[in-house]
This record gives sequence, C-alpha cells and structure tokens, in this order.
Amino acid sequence: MFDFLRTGLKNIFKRAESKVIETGSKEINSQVVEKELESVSLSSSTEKKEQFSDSIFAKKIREGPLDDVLWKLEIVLLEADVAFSVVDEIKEKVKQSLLGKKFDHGRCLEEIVEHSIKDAIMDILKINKFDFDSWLKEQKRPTSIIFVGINGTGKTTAIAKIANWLMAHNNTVVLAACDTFRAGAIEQLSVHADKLKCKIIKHSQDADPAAVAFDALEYAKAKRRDVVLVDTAGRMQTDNNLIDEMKKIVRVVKPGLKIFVGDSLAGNDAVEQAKVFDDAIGIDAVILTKIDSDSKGGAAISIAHTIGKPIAFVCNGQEYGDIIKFNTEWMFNSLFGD
Ligand SMILES: Nc1nc2c(ncn2[C@@H]2O[C@H](COP(=O)(O)OP(=O)(O)O)[C@@H](O)[C@H]2O)c(=O)[nH]1
Ligand SMILES: [Mg+2]
Repeated sequence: MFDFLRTGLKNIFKRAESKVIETGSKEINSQVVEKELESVSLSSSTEKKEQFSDSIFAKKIREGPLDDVLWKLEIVLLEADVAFSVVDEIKEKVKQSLLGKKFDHGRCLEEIVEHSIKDAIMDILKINKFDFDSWLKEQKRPTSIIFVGINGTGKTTAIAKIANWLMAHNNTVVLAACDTFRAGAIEQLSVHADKLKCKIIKHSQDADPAAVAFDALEYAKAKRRDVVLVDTAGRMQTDNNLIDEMKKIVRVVKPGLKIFVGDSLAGNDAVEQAKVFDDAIGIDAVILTKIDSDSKGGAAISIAHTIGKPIAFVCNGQEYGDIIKFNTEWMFNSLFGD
C-alpha cells in the first residue's frame, strides 16, 4: 500500500542532504570570536549566547537549492495523484518552515527536511476527524446511511462490510436495494443479505429507488431496527436523471449520514467526483476503497482536505472484514512507518 509515494518521499529526504546548506553567514575570525566571547560572557543573557553560537556554528538553508527540493517534492506528489491545491499547500508549508532556517553542524539536513515534509502532510490530514461509532451512538433509531458514488467504486461491497460491522456491534440492519438501474444489482445485494443474515427490502428492477428507500425505512420503524443502509445506482456525475433520482431518495429518507464511496485507484478523479456529489446532496463523509491495490495514496491524502469532509473508512480487500476505521495516525504510519 502507498509504496510508490513512500519511496518517492524517501528519495527526496536523501537528496536533500548537502544540497541546501551553506556555512554560517559570519566569517570566523579569531579576533571577532574573542571580542564576541568577551561581550557574551559579560552578559548574563542566554538568548545572546545562543545568537552568538548560531552565528558561528549554524548552517543555513538557502532558497535556490531549497527550490530544487520543493520542485522534486511537487513532482513526486503529482505523480502520486495528490490534488494540485494540496500539492501547493504542502510545498508552501515546507518552504515556510525551512527557508532561512539555521541548524548546527551536528544535525543532519535529511532529518530536518523529512520532519518538515511530514509535518506538512500531517497538517493536511488533520481534517479527518470522524468517529463512526460515536456518530452512531448519538443517532435516534432507526437511522439511515446512503452510499453514493459512480459505478464500480465498491458501494455495494462497502455496504455489506458496514452491515457486518454494525451487526458485530449489536445493531440490527436493513438493506435497501435502491440500485434498481443496473441489471444484477438487486441480486448482488440479496446475496450479501443472505450471507449476513439481515433483512433486505427490494422491489423489481427499474422501480423507483426512492420508493424502495421509503419502504425500508418504514420497515425499520415498524420492526424497531437500528440502521437502514441504502445502496444506490452508480452514476456518472454528468447524468442528470440519476443525480435527480439520488436527490429524491435523500428528500424521502433524510439520511443521518451521506457517504461518498470513492475508488482510491482513481486518484484525482475520485476527488473531482466527490466534489460533484457533495455539490448535489452534501456529503458527510467518505469511504475510500481498494487501497489494498493503491500504490500512490493521492486520493487518501487529498480527498478530505479538498472537499472538507473526513474519510470515515478505507476498504482494503473483498472480504467483509477488509475495512479499517480511518484516522490520521493510521494514514501517517502507512506512509512513513517501517
Ligand atoms: N481489491 C478490492 N476490491 C474491492 C474493494 N471494494 C470493492 N471491490 C471490488 O470492486 C468491484 C465493484 O464493487 P461493487 O461493490 O459492486 O461496486 P459498486 O458498483 O460501487 O456497487 C467488485 O468486484 C468488488 O469485489 C476493495 O476494498 N479492494
Ligand atoms: Mg452496486
């Protein structure tokens, strides 16, 4: 996972050494040293002593070679499909933290650049504050969750995983088969319902998805079920009919949570799709799928920061258990851990 990006960033840390430094700006001349030593020892100010040692022993990070490091950082991030706006922000943060910075001879520049880049990426990831279990605890029952996204991103599979998760945490679940558009979609969700032993509400293909969602919610109210999971048809962001249909489902069931499901392999495209769905119905959180085959990590880094909505889960395989609650530390360790 994220191997491409991990390797690219490591190479930047290594290349930084010996490229961006110059010796302290003050010439080391024995007379100056003696004079300054004298005045410093007369003064009790530790600040003054530090300034003095800086001027003699520090090395400084210069702008020209730093630009070279920033340029390489930009290339690595863009190749990893990190969104443009996020790349710019990371570069700016790194530049601000490094430019003109002094460090003593004992410290290795590679480490300093590494810390600066890690800090900048951590800042970008911080938007991801969403805890599914805490959210669930606060909901009136039944609550509903709608899953939207384009075709094949993994919505139906993610629904089955979430159903499994909810049931393992003592919640009762109803599946709403609202993808009445794609042939085989109702059957696909029914197979999951059978395996998981949970209730599914379905109509025939081409039925009004909003009617299916309404029935599922009514069923959950009557039978005192906890959570309704609403599957929807994959739609291109340009397909207005399907977008309207999705808005209608949202009006009818007023979901407690609206989740955009994005395929991490789509990189920047996933970010663009998320924006369109967010504009149409207002997304609350994101699930990123297929990160088991994602070597780049661009979508995982940029999606939450770009649309301002957190990643709730990432999916890393096709089994029911292949779902991980997303948090910043997890992502950070996946990028930079051993
Ligand atoms: N490797 C991998 N495959 C996945 C993951 N999630 C879904 N898939 C596969 O992606 C394909 C499309 O998934 P599906 O749930 O039908 O997508 P939908 O059209 O959005 O409902 C299926 O073959 C899934 O098994 C994942 O996290 N990792
Ligand atoms: Mg589906």
